[in-house]
Amino acid sequence: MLDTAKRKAMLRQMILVRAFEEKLDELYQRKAMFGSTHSYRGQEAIAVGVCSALQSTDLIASYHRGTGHLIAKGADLYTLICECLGRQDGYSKGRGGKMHMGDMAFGFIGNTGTVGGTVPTATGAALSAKVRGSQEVVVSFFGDGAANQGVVHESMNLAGVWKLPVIYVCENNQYAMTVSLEKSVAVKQLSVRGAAYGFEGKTIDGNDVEVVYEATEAAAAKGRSGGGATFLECITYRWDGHFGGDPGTGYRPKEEIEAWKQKCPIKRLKEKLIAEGHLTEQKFQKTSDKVYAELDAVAKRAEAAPLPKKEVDLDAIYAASEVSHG
Ligand SMILES: Cc1ncc(C[n+]2csc(CCOP(=O)(O)OP(=O)(O)O)c2C)c(N)n1
Ligand SMILES: [Mg+2]
Repeated sequence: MLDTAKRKAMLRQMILVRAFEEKLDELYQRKAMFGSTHSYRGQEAIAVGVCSALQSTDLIASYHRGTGHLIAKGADLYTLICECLGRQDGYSKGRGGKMHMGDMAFGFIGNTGTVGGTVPTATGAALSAKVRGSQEVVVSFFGDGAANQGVVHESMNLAGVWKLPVIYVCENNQYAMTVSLEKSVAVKQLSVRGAAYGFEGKTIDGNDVEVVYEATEAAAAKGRSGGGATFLECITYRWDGHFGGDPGTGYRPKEEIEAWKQKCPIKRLKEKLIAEGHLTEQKFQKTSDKVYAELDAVAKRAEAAPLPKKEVDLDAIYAASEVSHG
């Protein structure tokens, strides 16, 4: 069993991940943010459980619903929120926004709005780790919708052939935009696909941070010792709409949303720690208030940060071609 300090740290991280989504939603609603949001509320146990089981030298690649992964891997909150707000101090100097950033300093390969787009990147990073003989393990986060993209299958096939140290973490929140999984996939468990590529596939409770932690720890140990890839299907649910402008209802029954809110990953760990005598409701509230207050302060600083200057617009351009209008 995980020790209490570790579990408390994961609880705090999950609160932070949720608080961040709520802050972004507030900024989006009052039009202080460029682009849209893709709330991670409800899925916090996956980012936190996975990243808590990794070593700091391990790498992750993420997708559009990616702020939770960044935070759990150790992103600086000010730099992260600046990027979400298109500010110069952001990870991509304000040019990428919420869906396009990366920083190898803390093992974040990057995220993208192209569904399935970072799965081959993560697979390539795992190939690099293997060729260099390093001990790095790479995690590729993606959704259930992305699992049907061709490039995901191609990547997993090569990871099987080359026995790469990669963990494919599929966050099965049961919808891809408004399309439910049962309308888009003929199998009950996506994890059966692991066998098709010659590696282990497992379906786990993605709302139990301890289960996610333990499954990741085992998959990472296997990857590090040359045992190859793992496909971890984490069953979960997004509480909110697909993006900021989507109420999330209509295509999802209200009772279904409510039932999943009862399986809240934060509530689950909190109640467990209280039942074991390691936490009180008051202490939980105090930690939570502190996290929200710290985030408020960081967001205020980020809102006041400068936008990118026109003079540096070309700094991040690495290739250009002349266009002929003949
Ligand atoms: C290649 C590509 N196709 C389609 C889209 C439009 N799109 C954006 S998010 C999304 C659904 C993704 O669903 P899933 O992979 O389950 O992730 P979730 O949003 O549920 O976290 C789609 C189809 C896109 N961004 N990129
Ligand atoms: Mg999905």
